[in-house]
Amino acid sequence: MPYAYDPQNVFARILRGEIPNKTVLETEHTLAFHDIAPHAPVHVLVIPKGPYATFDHFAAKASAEEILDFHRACAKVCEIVGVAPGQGYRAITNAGAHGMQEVPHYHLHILGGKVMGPLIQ
Ligand code: IU
Repeated sequence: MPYAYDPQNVFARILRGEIPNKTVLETEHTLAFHDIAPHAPVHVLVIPKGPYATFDHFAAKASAEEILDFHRACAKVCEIVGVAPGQGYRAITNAGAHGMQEVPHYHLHILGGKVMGPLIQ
């Protein structure tokens, strides 16, 4: 069962233009912008424009066109910020309470610019 989508979440407000963002890439179905509190020299968030709360919600409910657009945008972002081809990066998503998701709009974190360290500590 997908999480309920809250249209007042901060990323929905960014998508509506109510809050500014530092855009890296915008496509028909996807927006990528710099994280406001970066955890690495490169920290970009990639979000679908549709109302999907989590990765599983997006993967189950989005159209094939949206899913393709999102992933192609992720690859383009990696190229734009210089992590692929390059030294590499980490792409992660948090979902729900156990994932410690803060913003309930699906987003992929693209982190790079340094060795990231072990994922599970
Ligand atoms: P999380 O996966 O939901 O925990 O990540 C939320 C991210 O959104 C986190 O890295 C924040 O720094 C980031 N963020 C942002 O970029 N702009 C905002 O206005 C807010 C959070 I609120």
